[in-house]
Amino acid sequence: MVGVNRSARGAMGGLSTLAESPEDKGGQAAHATPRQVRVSPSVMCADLTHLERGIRQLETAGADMLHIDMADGHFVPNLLLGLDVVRQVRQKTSLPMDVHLMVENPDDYIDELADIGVDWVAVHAEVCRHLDRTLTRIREKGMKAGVALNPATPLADIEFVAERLDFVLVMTVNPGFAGQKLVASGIRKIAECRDFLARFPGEVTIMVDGNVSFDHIPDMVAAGGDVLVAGTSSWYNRAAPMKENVRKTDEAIAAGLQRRNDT
Ligand code: S6P
Ligand code: MG
Repeated sequence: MVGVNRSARGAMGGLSTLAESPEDKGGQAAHATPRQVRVSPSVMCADLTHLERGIRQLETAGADMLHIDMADGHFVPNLLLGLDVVRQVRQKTSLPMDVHLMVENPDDYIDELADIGVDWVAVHAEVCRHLDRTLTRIREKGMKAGVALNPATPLADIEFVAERLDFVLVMTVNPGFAGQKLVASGIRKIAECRDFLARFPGEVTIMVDGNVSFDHIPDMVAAGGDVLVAGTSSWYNRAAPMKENVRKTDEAIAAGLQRRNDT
């Protein structure tokens, strides 16, 4: 695991449902066999009034990592999980955590996220005036560096930082809210991102975020998705218990991998 710093500091107020002692951290129930395509459930879709219970549920269900959305109400018209929540979640699980910074000033949060022990950080290309510097900083702090791309943002925006990248977060909805519909170009963008990244040396992971549904997962995986953010369209689908949703997600991933391997 990259950059895990377990010396997380005490919470500055915040969630009473999450106690602070590190020994309360849950044991992670590993997925029976490691997934070739990892699943990162979106914590904003959990019941935030019972967050510790929600984290345990995700561990038991076999989450490979946890996706944490931070939003400042400016870059996207929504306010989402803040640093105190990230810190307290860190104190409660040993799962890798990826933070998706939907904020105007991502540089303001990098050092703090590293101190907390976050593993992966994605910043939006649309707000980074000095993207190369920002990605370098994330890596210097021991975390995996990612660039998130809005649906309308061209892949060319990451051409000259490709060597600095650990992952690309391809947004397949316009960021800010769960429960939206896939944008028309979503699958094509993943496939073009895979081809684009193949031009550069090194491995860059493609993470897919937005309407990752049972129906879309095979296409997303066949197109090149390596990590899927699971929200209301899959693991948190209200129509069935999480266990059943996880089973359907894994079946859909297998179908996508089959197609990927056939081509
Ligand atoms: C909001 C955020 C996402 C959502 C996720 C929800 O845009 O970045 O991570 O939490 O997309 O999934 P779903 O299946 O409800 O779209
Ligand atoms: Mg996200």
